[in-house]
Amino acid sequence: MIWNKIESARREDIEALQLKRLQETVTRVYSLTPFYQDKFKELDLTPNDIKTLDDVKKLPFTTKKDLRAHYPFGLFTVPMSEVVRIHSSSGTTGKPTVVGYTQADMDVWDEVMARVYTMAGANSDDIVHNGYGYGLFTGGLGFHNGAAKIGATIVPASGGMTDRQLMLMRDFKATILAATPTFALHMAEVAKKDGVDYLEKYKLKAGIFGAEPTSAGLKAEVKKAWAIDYHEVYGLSEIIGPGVSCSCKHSDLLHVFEDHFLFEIIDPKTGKEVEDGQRGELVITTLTKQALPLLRYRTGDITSITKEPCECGRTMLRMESIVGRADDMLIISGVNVYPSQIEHVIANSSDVSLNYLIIADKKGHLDKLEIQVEVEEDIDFENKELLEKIKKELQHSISNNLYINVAITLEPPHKIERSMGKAVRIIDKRK
Ligand code: DLL
Repeated sequence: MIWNKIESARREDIEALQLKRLQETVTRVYSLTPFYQDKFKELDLTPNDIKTLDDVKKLPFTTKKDLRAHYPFGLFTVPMSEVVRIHSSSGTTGKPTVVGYTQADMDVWDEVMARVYTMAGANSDDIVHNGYGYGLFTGGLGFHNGAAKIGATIVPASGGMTDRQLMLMRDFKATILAATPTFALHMAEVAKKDGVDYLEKYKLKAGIFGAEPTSAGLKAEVKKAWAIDYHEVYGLSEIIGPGVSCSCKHSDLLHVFEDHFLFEIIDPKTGKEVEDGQRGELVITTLTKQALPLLRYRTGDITSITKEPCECGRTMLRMESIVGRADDMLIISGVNVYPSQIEHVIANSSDVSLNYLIIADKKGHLDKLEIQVEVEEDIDFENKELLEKIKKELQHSISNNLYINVAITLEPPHKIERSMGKAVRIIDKRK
């Protein structure tokens, strides 16, 4: 089922709607935001210069730095009396990024989340176990309101307290699990302690996972551990929260809700558009946001897009699962390494589990990369010969796949700290 017929509209109709909304958004920020007025002046640009969708390239970029520089509400285009909700993403350094919503923005958010749930096969008969964190993070409340929109039963579990969550999931007979993939995997790890037939106690049919880069290997593990359909959702607070795009049952590509978000893929170094189908940094312009409209927001997320039609009948662009973040990319002795590539190698080994940490450091002038990874439960941790063999094999496949040398430290099961939300996988001591 498709929630809104716009999702399967003719491309020319979608593009006509996008152009109209782009022009409205440009006029809005130009007349209401001193920040954009200055930028337009610098570029000798006025809203009248935006005549086609391609003209989006004339517009200035917006970055996280710009949002921080106008902390907290400096880029809002409505008075606070019209703002009904604030969210913020935790800044690892300095001030957080603050975002605001009018009632109309909240309605759009509910709408796109209703599309997400429908894409995952959910409806008012479903019981949604929401393991995304509630609070300033957009995950919990975004999934909460979307479930209300489709009339499903929502269990607002939030993150943490894994044993209790599993009990609720069993007793309430949840059919849909919404959580980060690493938390879903951790839940499965704990659930498995009940014995080989643990799955019989659960009624899950699908999961809606996102908020962190996820390799194909990790997806396969989560899917298998819970025996469910895996749907991936993408989004970011600056743009709306979860609900920018989602995958249907036909492929791993994510359908973009293009009537609200205009996508471009650029080379992060030059800022120029990459060729169709090539990977680059995702740049998003909001088309309907009222409180915080953003032009050409640099997400830092690396992906590619395709206009290839999908069997499900939706006609909107599809994006590849995020490969990594431009700022997560590690440069190890000149070689670009995305953590998801390392995760992929780990996932392909049956001797180690997907609980790992990547640590980059320097030895003298040389970069060095260490991977700490837990062995699977059935590996005898006293068998030094076996451990040596596992290490060698991992080193070999990483150097074959990624062209870098790494040090592997094998850890016993359950040694590495589990994540209840977004996992922290990389420690770069060189920074
Ligand atoms: O993580 C919104 C969200 C909540 C998305 C729940 C999906 C599910 P932020 O906290 O602002 O918002 O973080 C946004 O998370 O720029 C990506 O780097 C990353 N991210 C989000 N979804 C995915 C995904 C939420 N499916 C940042 N795959 C984004 C990979 C993702 N990375």
